[in-house]
Amino acid sequence: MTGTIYVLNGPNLNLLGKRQPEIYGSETLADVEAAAVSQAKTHGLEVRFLQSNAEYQLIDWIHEAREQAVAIVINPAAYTHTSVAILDALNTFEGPVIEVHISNVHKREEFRQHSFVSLRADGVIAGCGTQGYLLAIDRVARLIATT
Ligand code: CA2
Repeated sequence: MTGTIYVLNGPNLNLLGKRQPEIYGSETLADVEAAAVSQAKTHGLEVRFLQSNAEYQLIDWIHEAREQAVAIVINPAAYTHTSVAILDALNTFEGPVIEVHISNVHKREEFRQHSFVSLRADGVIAGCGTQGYLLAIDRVARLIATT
């Protein structure tokens, strides 16, 4: 298998491992990136791992992924619950999209129960900690191999 998975991270995830470890764990985003790169490598795939606090930047990366990526793994963070613009961008992408949440959003506040991104996602992983990113990469590899 060959190809690049875009792994996109939304606002505040740059603080992973530095604040609220009781919710999001103690691994940093750099730790997650290293694990994602190594997991993708086991499938012969590459990862472009990106984080932004800006909605437009995430949308621009999704547009870039249309030309460059075989799949998107996305933790849109708070934009999950607010962004029709990110949903619209993902709807222009033709490959698999897997939505990841580190925490179990379904055990949390009511406003986290709705996801615009889930209207496009082929799979959703929540509450598995940062392992969710690795599970998403395994799922992408399976989907690519069977299509
Ligand atoms: O559980 C997730 O991965 C979330 O996407 C994280 C978002 C939250 O708004 C979603 O409802 C669920 C928040 C990301 C904030 O990340 C931080 C990480 C460490 C410390 C502070 C914030």
